[in-house]
Amino acid sequence: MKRYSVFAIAKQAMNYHLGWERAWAAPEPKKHYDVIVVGAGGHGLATAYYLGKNHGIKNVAIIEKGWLGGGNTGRNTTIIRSNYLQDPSSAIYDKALQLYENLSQDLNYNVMFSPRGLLMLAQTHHEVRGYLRTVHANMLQGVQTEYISPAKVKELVPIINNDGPRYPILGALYQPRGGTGRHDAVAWGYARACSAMGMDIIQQTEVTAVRSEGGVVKGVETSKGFIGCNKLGVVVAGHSGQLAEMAGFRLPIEAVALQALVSEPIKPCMDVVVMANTVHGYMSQSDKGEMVIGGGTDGFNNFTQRGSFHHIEETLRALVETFPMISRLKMLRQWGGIVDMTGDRSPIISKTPLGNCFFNCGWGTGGFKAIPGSGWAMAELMAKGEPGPLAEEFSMWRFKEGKFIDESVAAGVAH
Ligand code: FAD
Ligand code: PYC
Repeated sequence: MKRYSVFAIAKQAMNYHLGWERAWAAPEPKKHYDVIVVGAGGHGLATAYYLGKNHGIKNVAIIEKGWLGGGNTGRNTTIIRSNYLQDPSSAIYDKALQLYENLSQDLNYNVMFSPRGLLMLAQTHHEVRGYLRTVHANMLQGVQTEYISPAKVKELVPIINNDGPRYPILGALYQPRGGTGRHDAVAWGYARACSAMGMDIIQQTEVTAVRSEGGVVKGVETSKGFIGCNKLGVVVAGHSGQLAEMAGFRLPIEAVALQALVSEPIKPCMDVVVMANTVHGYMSQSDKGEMVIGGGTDGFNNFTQRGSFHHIEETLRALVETFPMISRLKMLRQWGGIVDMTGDRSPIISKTPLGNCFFNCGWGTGGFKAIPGSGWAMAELMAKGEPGPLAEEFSMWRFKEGKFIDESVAAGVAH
């Protein structure tokens, strides 16, 4: 793999940029791999990357039914933060944030990580108490967040209306290290690095069945035939329930659509990320100038990847009191992704009833921010066969044992 650098750009510019090599290869599958990862979203690709980088396991295939990054990874609104309530959550989300801080250098690929600061508005007294509690929990966890006044909110977000009649701003939970990243670039950066390690990224290939013998996984049936493996990692977000069924067990996961939209591009007007969880809306401004806006999940289970008009209306109606300027914006695009929700709104990174088969799922509406930490933890689990400290609380058996990691409030707007 050729390194990207200013010198490489200058050299390619001399040749009208015709000499760049493909960022990742497009191989045909081999008959057998040490490890197969199903799902080339951010979490699957990061799992493969850290298997190679941290554990020296490089005979790996990543099998994707569509195109890499075409699932939720390429459809999310790119918010990155680690202001969670429970200790296991803040540990894994903050590990992810720390890895994000250096990810462009690590991957030699600009993931456009932008730690511009993130605010969760407190618009009810209940939220004030909740966010004060989170700040205190974060303090004990070593995660820097603070509770700020309405005046400080206005200073950070000049376009905000603090005095809405229904939802006045009473303060905010502020994480200065939070921000955004470029979603596609995260998938592309990991894919390029995996390919450079000799791993096979096999796109347009659907896994249709899991084959096992004596309770141990042997490989997967795919639209390109059977591919054998010693270990299988399933990282398919909204399709986790279907893959679990193929592997012979049930998961406590529901699939629902989560939607978002962007406005026409406008001049820079907001350089932080704002989430308004009571009204179910959030907004940031992309580097292109579009206002990136999202709302809550659909209220029913479904597998659709598109937006709907009533959602746009509900989300904008909710946000317009706090951001009156959006009433004059044209909205350009809307879309949806299939998110995988667990009952406690925390992920599953776990061994399963099938030997050598591991699942990573349940990131729901909030897994983009977790990609590097999740990949790190899943790779450790797969390499050693046992969870490390980051993953150990996220076993699928916690639902049987009642050891929930309740993040239904701290997880944010979309829950
Ligand atoms: P995906 O990216 O969905 O990857 C799973 C892959 O598995 C897909 O590419 C799929 O095609 C593949 N697959 C499925 N079945 C099979 C099969 N049978 N064979 C082969 N391949 C298969 N999170 C945040 O942290 N911040 C946000 O601001 C944020 N905003 C969001 C906004 C929206 C509108 C949506 C939809 C989600 C948002 N999220 C956010 C959540 C985040 O996008 C997800 O949690 C995260 O991207 C999940 O990544 P993944 O790699 O697990 O899944
Ligand atoms: O988890 O921060 C988040 C988030 C924001 C929008 C959707 N998810």
